[in-house]
Amino acid sequence: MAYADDCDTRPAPVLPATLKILVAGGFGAGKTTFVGAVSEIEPLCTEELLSGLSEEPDPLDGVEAKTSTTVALDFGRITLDERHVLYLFGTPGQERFWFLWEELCAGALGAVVLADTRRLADCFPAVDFFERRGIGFIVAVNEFDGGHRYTAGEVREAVGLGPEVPVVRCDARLTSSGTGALAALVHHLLFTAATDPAKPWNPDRGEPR
Ligand SMILES: Nc1nc2c(ncn2[C@@H]2O[C@H](COP(=O)(O)OP(=O)(O)OP(=O)(O)O)[C@@H](O)[C@H]2O)c(=O)[nH]1
Ligand SMILES: [Mg+2]
Repeated sequence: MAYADDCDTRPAPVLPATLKILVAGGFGAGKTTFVGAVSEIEPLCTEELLSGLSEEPDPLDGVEAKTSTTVALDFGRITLDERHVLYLFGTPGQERFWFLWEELCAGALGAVVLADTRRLADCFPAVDFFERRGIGFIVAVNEFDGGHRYTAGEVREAVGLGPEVPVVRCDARLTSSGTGALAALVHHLLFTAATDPAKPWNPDRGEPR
């Protein structure tokens, strides 16, 4: 007797390849806002009121208006085409939740590190994190109202970025701006893959891409 599946001659559906990108940065840099602005689905957010946390929050200097914070992750999705879906993971910014970054970065293609112009140095732990793990990233400068307007060179110097790391401007509230930052990241990752002989998928090594 044939199983029902044996009679089904339709080709198996091709599941889309999933690509994972992280959105990281310091406390209050705009990560949740960024994921929400670019995601095609209602983003999954894990926000808690700062007043409800059992421990003292990270210093609020420069982000006094902040009332809630991400305690685990933000999750969003962008369908690129029939075969490719981008999953976005926003990291928590408060130092007490940094231990989650390790888990969140598993399998990530790359990262957008948001830099807050009011607290530029706060993006350094995220920059350091991705550098140490060899995960490609760009720095997207989220220009808050009233924040200083830095040149890309000033940001590069202040954060100690290598010349290969792209620095772009963005407004995390705007879909077009966030999408532009993601495009800059993908461009950077493709360029690195094509030029870095250490990358396993470098075409010069003749391995499958
Ligand atoms: N003016 C301005 N406000 C912004 C911008 N990006 C984010 N905000 C606001 O800044 C606040 C903090 O943004 P969040 O997206 O919660 O920041 P976050 O990095 O996720 O914060 P944590 O998860 O607590 O680290 C929110 O009230 C946003 O509306 C921006 O580009 N300009
Ligand atoms: Mg957040």
